Amino acid sequence: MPATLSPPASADLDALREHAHELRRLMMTMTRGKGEGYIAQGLGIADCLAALYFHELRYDAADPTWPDRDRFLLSTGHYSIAMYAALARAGYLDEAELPTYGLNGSRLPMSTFDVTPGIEVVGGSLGQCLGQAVGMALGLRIDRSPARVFCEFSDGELDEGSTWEALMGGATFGVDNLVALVDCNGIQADGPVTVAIEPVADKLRAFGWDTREVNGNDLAELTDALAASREQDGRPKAIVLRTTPGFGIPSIMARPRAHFIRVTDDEWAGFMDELEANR
Ligand SMILES: Cc1ncc(C[n+]2csc(CCOP(=O)(O)OP(=O)(O)O)c2C)c(N)n1
Repeated sequence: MPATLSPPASADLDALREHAHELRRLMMTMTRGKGEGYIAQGLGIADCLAALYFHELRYDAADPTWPDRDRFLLSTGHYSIAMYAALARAGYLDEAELPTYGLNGSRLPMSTFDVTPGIEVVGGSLGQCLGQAVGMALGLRIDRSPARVFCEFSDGELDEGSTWEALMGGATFGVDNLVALVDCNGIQADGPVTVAIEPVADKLRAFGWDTREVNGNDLAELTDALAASREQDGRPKAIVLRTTPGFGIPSIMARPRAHFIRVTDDEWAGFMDELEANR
């Protein structure tokens, strides 16, 4: 049986905040094993994953290929640390497996691959996922499936023409069973976003997407936008998430360069203290 047949009408924000905190705690546990990771992005997207996996998505963790499941596609494969935390808390993975993150032979590689239960697509080759999501949404609609497709991608992927081609495709096919979640965290590999991608929301609207913009670290705004995205009006949906890299751990939030972080044992203990102090 699926975990939920349809999202509840109103969100339990306190419960979702607790889930988001636990996702951050699990991510930090994984970081301790490997000593490094794409932690800042993971901490930033944790609220969105909590809102999805513990409120909006229909899935059955015991049956990861249940045909009517909603599909969540993570385009930024390097955000895998956040995905594994969510998949463990949702029941797809055993928490005991999480410390193998990034280790040789692990089912939890640093960039998502097709070896992990609950991972729908191989991520990491940036700019490829939204096109797959459009095709998937179209296929589900042709099959008259009630399932929806949710596709996360990043502000960095707005530098790529393939993303804009997929945006045009989504509008052309009118896939209103597709929700794009655009993680605008303001950073790319070498520092702040410098390509003129803004105004993102206006551009998505001009491309025919029913678009909302939210503070991606505010669960009330997130769940409201997700609820609005259920409307079936012939337009694909987009939610622009303004997220803060490192959210929940102020000394990571304060780093100007946070794309990839190495963590010593002492730093790790300090980060955990900060996380608990900010819950
Ligand atoms: C097609 C492609 N080009 C380059 C890379 C190398 N790469 C990995 S992460 C990254 C940063 C991209 O920035 P963004 O997607 O905004 O992610 P964030 O800064 O939030 O980690 C790059 C360029 C890649 N994975 N795929």
